[in-house]
Amino acid sequence: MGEHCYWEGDEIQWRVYYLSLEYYMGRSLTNTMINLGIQSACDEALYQLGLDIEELEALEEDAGLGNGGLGRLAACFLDSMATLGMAAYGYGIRYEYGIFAQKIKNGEQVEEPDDWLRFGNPWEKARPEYMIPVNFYGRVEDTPQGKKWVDTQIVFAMPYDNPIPGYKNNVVNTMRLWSAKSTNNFDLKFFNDGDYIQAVLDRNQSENISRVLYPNDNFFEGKELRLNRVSCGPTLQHHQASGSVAQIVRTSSTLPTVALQLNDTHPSMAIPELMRILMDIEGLTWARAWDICVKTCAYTNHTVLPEALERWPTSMLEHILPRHLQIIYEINHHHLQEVAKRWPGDMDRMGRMSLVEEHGEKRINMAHLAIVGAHAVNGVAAIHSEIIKRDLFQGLLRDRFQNKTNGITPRRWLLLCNPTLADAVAEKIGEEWVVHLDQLTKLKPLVNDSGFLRIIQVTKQENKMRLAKQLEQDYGVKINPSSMFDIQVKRIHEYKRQLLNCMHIITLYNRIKANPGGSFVPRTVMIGGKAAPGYHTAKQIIRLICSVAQVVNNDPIVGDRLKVIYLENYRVTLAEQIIPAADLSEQLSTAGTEASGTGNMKFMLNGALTIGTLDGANIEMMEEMGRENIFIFGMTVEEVEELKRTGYDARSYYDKLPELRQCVDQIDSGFFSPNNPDQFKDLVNILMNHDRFYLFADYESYIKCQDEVNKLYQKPNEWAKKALLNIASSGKFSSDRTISEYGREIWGVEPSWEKLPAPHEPRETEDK
Ligand code: 26V
Repeated sequence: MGEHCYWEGDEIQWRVYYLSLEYYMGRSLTNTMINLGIQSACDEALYQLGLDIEELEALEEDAGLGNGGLGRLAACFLDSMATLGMAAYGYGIRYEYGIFAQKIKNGEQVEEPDDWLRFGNPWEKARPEYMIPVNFYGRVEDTPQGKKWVDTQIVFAMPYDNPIPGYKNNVVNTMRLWSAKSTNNFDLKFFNDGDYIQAVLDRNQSENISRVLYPNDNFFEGKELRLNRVSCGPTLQHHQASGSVAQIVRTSSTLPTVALQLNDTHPSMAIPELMRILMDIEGLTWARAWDICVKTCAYTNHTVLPEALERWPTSMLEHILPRHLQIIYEINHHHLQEVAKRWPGDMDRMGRMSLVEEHGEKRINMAHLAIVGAHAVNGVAAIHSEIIKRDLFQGLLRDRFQNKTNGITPRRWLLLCNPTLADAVAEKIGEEWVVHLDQLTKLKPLVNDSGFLRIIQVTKQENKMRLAKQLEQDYGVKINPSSMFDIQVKRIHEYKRQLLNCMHIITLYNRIKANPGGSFVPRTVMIGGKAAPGYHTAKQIIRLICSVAQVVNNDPIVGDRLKVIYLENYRVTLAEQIIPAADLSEQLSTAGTEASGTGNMKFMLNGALTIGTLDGANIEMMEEMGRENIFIFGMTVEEVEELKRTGYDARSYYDKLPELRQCVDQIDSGFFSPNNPDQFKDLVNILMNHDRFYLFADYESYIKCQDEVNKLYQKPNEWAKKALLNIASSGKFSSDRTISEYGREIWGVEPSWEKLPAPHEPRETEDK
């Protein structure tokens, strides 16, 4: 299977540490068998035992240690780093409870705890021998040897190692997840009082640090427990640093041999922690320590929504990490001196660029800390990177800003989840695409091969039938398998505009009702995703979709021309079943709000067509496949910004567009919620009066674009051609490409191309 590469740094052994508070891995069994090249052997062996491997696979719980895109990206990156043979480690937290399980009860989201470790986790290996102490609280003392952090409270961090196999290359990397473990020196107060039992009970408190994943996606909550947790950012660092610090310090002033990649600001306390270790423990000067720190760290930004940016109150930091706060202040002092040099007397700018926000409660802006402390800052799609370069720091440190367009692993997102399509592709162009996804371009000439188009269609149809059967079992809704499967799956968020999709459904419904004998292109619209438990509006959006589904699905006039399904508990494993069965992928975010999106890429790779805005990676997808092979609608980023400047008036669209008006009036008047007519008044109020995401402004263009989708769906051959061109153009969106770029352009390592041993041929070892 072609060439694989190892990577070389400029100097001695280099290592990448990918630091992330989330890894959304899903199941491991099938992925492991595929990457080890033993899938058919295992399949056969189980068959011989009279067992069905699929039944076995279905028993595995998802490792749901992530919320959405950011966590899933980290998981795809681990697969790519191992497949490319990089010496890379994923560091994270072993949450005892992952992302909650979503139940839909009476059309409402109900959360259930995800007790994923209940029956044990066969993939992990505890490494108590590498357990390390982590410090919290205490105070800073001035000593002749410098600052000393004393009187701290200790919590241990227990590492658990998880294997990350590369694709058929005899490489297995490690994902190391940390679990909080109480110390043994029980609370002395209780001990002295003789309250031994209370002391034992209190041990549990500190172990809360790794108890449960916070289910917020794109929303910052400044809770003490979370700060304790992100302080484990340092935890991780302290360990790897102490292992690698010697190596970092030894390194000459050229390239460091350790790269710390920060997955958003969540692990950004790594920056002051590395400074603390280098200065307070290793005895380096500020200048030397800072030079190493900046060369070692790099930061990836994943969102521009202001409510998602981490801004920790200094009062909290002072309490929990007093030494780190001092270091942050000193970093800021040096940083503001640079700002003052460049823009003398511009106090306004100093205020804006400071790491410390002084208006209202004093806070540290963690994005600013990460930008100042890292030699590279990147966005996750071209347009997003342009936006952060312009807005996040307005001109300062411009040369550290880069773009690294996201990607997905073709192993899980084609080979594993869509084996029939994978086989059809391999039949035509061989198997190299699995590790060189751009080889899919070789499919382009087949756009006129009717036999191959037929195979693409049949594969899609089979996937649709399988899903339909499953959904009928799960939801008792009869699905027309020749209807268009129109799918939007992602976290529920106002900016992702599931409401726009819902307004389209209502519009279709009204058209059918107005013209019951008319001919309509049959659709099954599926929407799925979790709402953050405290996000009221997102939960209302789910209720509205479920209410609309009730009305539409039970209206005999509609018949099988329109069905609406809310997909319960959307997660990695469900994505693997749904995406291969999609005809149409909905990517509706207001231009400038979705940093990249990665679901969009998964649909494209599996031959769904996209209806979407010019936002995030949709733009680059369009560039790859050509404007004519994607359904683009709505405002551009510039147009959105212009609308914001001139003032958005939702009512003007409401007055002008009768179909929009009808739909809004129905939601408002309780047409979909007859038992509670006021149910959706809050949603309508947002849409009419405080809509930050301008739904009405894109409504008309969206509906027209959907009409075009319908027209094309009536020409199956034309549709299949575009589907094929989508697949053939998706090579750029392999996370192997993304990771190679991180390697070359951020971590400073080049691939050394060499032939690896064939799969299963043991590598020579010295003692043989
Ligand atoms: C933010 C926060 C704020 C503090 C509390 C915990 C927490 C957890 C998650 C987030 C959201 C981070 C932003 C995020 O998930 N961004 C998504 O990243 C994807 C991978 O780059 C990208 O494809 C999506 O467009 C982007 O929304």
